[in-house]
Amino acid sequence: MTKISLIGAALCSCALLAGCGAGGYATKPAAATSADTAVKIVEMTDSTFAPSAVRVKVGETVSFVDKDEIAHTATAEKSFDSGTLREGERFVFKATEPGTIGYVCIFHPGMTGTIDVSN
Ligand SMILES: [Cu+2]
Repeated sequence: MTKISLIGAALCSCALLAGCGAGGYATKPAAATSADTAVKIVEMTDSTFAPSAVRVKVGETVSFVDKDEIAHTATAEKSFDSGTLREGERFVFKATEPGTIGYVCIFHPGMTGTIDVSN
């Protein structure tokens, strides 16, 4: 179990550092500017979202990464749904309009978070 965790973490780190991941928030390679590449990372760990509250501006993204050995989702009723994320998988949400978005893991109703989007 430990070994698998380490491999998962290593893969994830690789993806985060090198932008080589399959999840692909680095879909805009070199041309992207600081204006739209600010990425907030929310880790799903110990069945919580960490951090559970993030602030972004319109056009910025939030990257959800499952660091747990169990599956989670990040599901906001009207805005986005990651679907099932397993260990090491990620989902990227791009904020397109201002407002506060509450989201939950559909498997763990007590696992909640918010994204505050401003202009
Ligand atoms: Cu969960």
